[in-house]
Amino acid sequence: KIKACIFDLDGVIVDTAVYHYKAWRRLANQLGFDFTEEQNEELKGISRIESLKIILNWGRVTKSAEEMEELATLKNTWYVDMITKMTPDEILPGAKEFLELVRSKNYLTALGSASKNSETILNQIGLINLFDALVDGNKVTKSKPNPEVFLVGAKELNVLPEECVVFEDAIAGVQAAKNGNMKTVGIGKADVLTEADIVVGGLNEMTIEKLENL
Ligand code: B16
Ligand code: MG
Repeated sequence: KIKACIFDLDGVIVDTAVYHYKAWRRLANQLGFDFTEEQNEELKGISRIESLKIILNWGRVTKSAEEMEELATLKNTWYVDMITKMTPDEILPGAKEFLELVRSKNYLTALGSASKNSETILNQIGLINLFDALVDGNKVTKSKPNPEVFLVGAKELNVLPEECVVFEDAIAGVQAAKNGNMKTVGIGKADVLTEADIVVGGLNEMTIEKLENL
């Protein structure tokens, strides 16, 4: 029996991918190359430092570990400048309503995000109080598809992995949930998120019935 819902942040609750793209692109341009929005898709759900490694590889640029730390920090300052201007208008359709609905039916809720900026974002969009537990890149070290972020979420909620449903937009995130023995609802396209138990276009298409039938 499902007892808890664990939500990814970027791509499920809010679209921060556009801000990540702007900031990473500014960094790439400064280093003398560019990359496309299509390439940016591959960075979804991937941690900050892993994303940087992928981007540097696209530009055939090599940097030391120390230089990479500096570049990642620089990107993050630009990113934080943008997300601190976010407003509740940016909540994806149905996200707030679905969070309120599951809570009213006594399901527990947690955030399971790779981002180290998740609290800033949830405060900006005014949803922080709708989560019983917050697990993000500050609490875990292993990047999705490793299930750590979701397993810590289950633990904080005091439920078993098999009692959790994970809502994810990234392939690596769906795999992480599966690797953790959790049910998954893919947010996006069924031909992309093939390993998810069900796929919906957004939380606005999600119902309690679909949740209970998983
Ligand atoms: P930060 P999610 C992920 O969020 C993003 O999809 C990914 O593009 C980003 O690199 C990662 O967070 C780390 O974010 O730089 O803020 O720590 O989808 O796991 O909520
Ligand atoms: Mg995501």
